[in-house]
Amino acid sequence: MQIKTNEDVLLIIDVQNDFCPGGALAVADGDAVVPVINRLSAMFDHVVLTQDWHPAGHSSFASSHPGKGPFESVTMPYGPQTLWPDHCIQGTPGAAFHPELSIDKAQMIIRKGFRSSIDSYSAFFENDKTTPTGLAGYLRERGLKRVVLVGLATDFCVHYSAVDARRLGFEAIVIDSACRGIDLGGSMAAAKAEGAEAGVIRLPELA
Ligand code: VGL
Ligand code: ZN
Repeated sequence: MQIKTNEDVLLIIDVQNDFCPGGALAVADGDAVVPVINRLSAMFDHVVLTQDWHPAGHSSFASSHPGKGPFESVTMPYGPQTLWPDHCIQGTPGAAFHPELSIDKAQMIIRKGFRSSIDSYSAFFENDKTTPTGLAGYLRERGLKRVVLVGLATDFCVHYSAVDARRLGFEAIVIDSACRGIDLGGSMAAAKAEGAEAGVIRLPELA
């Protein structure tokens, strides 16, 4: 794929300490994406970061649901919600970006999941699939048409962001070597199938 610097944006999803080895919701090999993403960042003119950013006691935490454990599911007013260990709590070291991630170039940081009563996997919409984060408007106003997605986790925040990008009329390309997944109950395979159905392109690397 040839990068079009005036139309492409690199969207770096949730490369935060809590999703890396040693973190509260560690993704296997999560930190391996950092050098790959740093190389990619240098090739783009437009770079946007997302940061999972939960208040303490967030409704996506299993600890907020007595009798429930991490990776179980509950039904919220907006639909099913997987429960997670407490993670990415606002202002804590776990919510900080990985220390080796190059972030200086990023033009915008989208924080998500900051409302107690609703989670937000996607960089575009909260989990009710209707409350926008504002990212689509930002990209459109800047004339950006193609979203190249990298980061954590492949089968959650990267996946939901890619499918929403397509739903909003952007091209969406996921770079597999710059992502790692959680793989909960077949979620990696499901993300692949649903992504393909939505027109998300997956490339092993950005050659
Ligand atoms: C994520 C689960 C909970 C992600 C965020 O970044 O994929 N997954 N919060
Ligand atoms: Zn989260």
